[in-house]
Amino acid sequence: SKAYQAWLSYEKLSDNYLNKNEELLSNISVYGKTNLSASIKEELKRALPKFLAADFKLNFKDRYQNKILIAAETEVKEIAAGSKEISSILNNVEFGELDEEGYLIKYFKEQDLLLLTAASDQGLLYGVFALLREIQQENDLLELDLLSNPKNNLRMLNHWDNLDGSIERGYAGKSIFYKDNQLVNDLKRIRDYARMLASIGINALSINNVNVSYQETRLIDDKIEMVITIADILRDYGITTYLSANYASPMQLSSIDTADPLDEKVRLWWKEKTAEIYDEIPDFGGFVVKADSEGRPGPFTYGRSHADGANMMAEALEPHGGLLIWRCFVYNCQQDWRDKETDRARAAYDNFKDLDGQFKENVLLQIKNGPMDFQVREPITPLFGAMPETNQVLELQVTQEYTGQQKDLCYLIPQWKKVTDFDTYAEGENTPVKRIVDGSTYNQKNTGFAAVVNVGNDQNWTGHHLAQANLYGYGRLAWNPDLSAVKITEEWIKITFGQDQEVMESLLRMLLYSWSIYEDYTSPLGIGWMVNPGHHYGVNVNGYEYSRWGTYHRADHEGIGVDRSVATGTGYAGQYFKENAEKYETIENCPDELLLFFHHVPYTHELDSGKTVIQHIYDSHFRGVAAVKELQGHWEKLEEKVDSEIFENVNKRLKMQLDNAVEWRDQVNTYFHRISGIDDKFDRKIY
Ligand code: BDP
Repeated sequence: SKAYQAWLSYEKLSDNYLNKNEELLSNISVYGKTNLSASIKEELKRALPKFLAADFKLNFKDRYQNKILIAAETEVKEIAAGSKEISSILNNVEFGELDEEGYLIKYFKEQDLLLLTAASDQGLLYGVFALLREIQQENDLLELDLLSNPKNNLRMLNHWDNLDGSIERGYAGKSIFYKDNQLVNDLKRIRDYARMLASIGINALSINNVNVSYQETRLIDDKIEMVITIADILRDYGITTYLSANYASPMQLSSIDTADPLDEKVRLWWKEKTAEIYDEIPDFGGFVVKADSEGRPGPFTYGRSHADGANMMAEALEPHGGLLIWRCFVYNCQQDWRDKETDRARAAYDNFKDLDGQFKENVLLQIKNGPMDFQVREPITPLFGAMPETNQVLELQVTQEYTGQQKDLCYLIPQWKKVTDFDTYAEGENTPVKRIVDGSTYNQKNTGFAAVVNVGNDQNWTGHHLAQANLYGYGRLAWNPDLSAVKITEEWIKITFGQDQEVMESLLRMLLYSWSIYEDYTSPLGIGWMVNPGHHYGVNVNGYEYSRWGTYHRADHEGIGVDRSVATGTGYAGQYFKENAEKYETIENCPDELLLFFHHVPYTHELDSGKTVIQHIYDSHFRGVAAVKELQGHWEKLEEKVDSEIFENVNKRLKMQLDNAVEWRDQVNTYFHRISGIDDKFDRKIY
């Protein structure tokens, strides 16, 4: 179905476009003999007949004589030796500017030749998907002159799949990898997933939950066959397989009774175990580790540091070229809510900053975008840029855990752009997060992007069809964080829904405003949480207020917010470089959108917008619900224009979203109306 094909459904092109390009598109030579080349050919064979006409058969010529030439640099040069035509263009092909995974697509008018080339077959694969994307958007092929290198070396997704088939925070069905502690039968689906990922440039996948229980721990042991099978599929699409590893694996899988990172037995165990894995999977990527976090085992148990723990595992991976990705989501989840001094937001920085310089070259610290946990609005984690001698990876969440769980529409690219563009001031002005994690600021190569994903076996992969856009956009941003949100969004709409202008306009509005709409009807001004504990969907103002997780709003009858200033609060604001620290330190300088994250203020405090905090709460919640109705209006107009299965899927979810928004509005407004005793200026019904 179209829902399943996602953005690779390759619809028939318009007559106009076909007339112009049919000849070009019917004459393609593809060089290369690797598995990646086979994937390239397969994809072209899939796409071209759909673009052109059902009975079109693509015949590849293995000798160059065609209008489109797809070949890696070395092959292009070989062809040039026997072809005047090709040798005449060589001087105008910027081979020198291509990185290992980059590609070049360029049309040469005189020769009437479209060249797609790259330094490697992997680059060629990305180039082919880029070319198909150009065609799907009906862009002018004769104008093509596109050289693209990925900005980030690591472009990863983290699955939180369990072997029993469940997915932690899964809102799109069951695992596409596992069922009943075995591999699923439908391996084709894994292949189709790999195609989707390659089409957006993803090159690394960790395939099991970071909370590794016994079954998943066995993936590096007697269940390795499963990993081998998956890795074989992913490899054909240039994707490297990683595993989440249980820090205490030696205790689970052997008779060793410790996981002390400085214990020789433990070190040896990891070396041997890792060597075994590489015997089976020579291009295995490495491990992702969640240690000393939310009940997971880790080096703290033995009085050792995270550097000790990470280095011990990194040392085992090192001879094989593997990477050790260590998560910085480490905080005290047993804290006393009465204690106003402890602050969960401080945790990543406090736990890791001083370890700078102690990690091995193949250790990467994976850092969540915000200091708490993927809330609708959070400041950016101050650890970015604060460890110049340590490889840093940005962790985002494609899974909409706190942003509507793929029932509500919440398109996250605008949020992520704010994260990647955030100026850390680490090396003075203009040191944005994206230039830290692409390795350019501190000249590092083991850096990049990771995101948690919950793609599942729902027909459309993501539950809400429009949530596909988050996955798509993540990949595009990881490839090039300089792409604008609008550009990415337009691209996704066109290649998913075609050229219709009305579809474009409605969807652009829906997607681009959805994050602020979601924010409007949920928790205000950066305070976060207020969700139902455990599953995290829907409103519960005090759900996390008197519990051990460190997630508070501290509302009383006078005011709300957490004082994180240095002067009078937890000191979190002081973890930033000076410019940002000063901005967040005072109520006057702190931007409204984060005011309650950084400060405790009275309900009568006047915001930059001129409204009081309480009036802002009322207004934004009424506005949020109204905006969801507008979303419905936009979507209803498209009924005749989009695939009916997709239409129904989104339609149903917009209804759920409206119910959810109404509930949020009513509970939040009522709660703050009662507790503050202040009436709505406009006298609306608050309950
Ligand atoms: C939180 C999730 C929890 C994860 C944790 C993590 O609620 O399920 O285990 O993050 O990132 O957001 O490890």
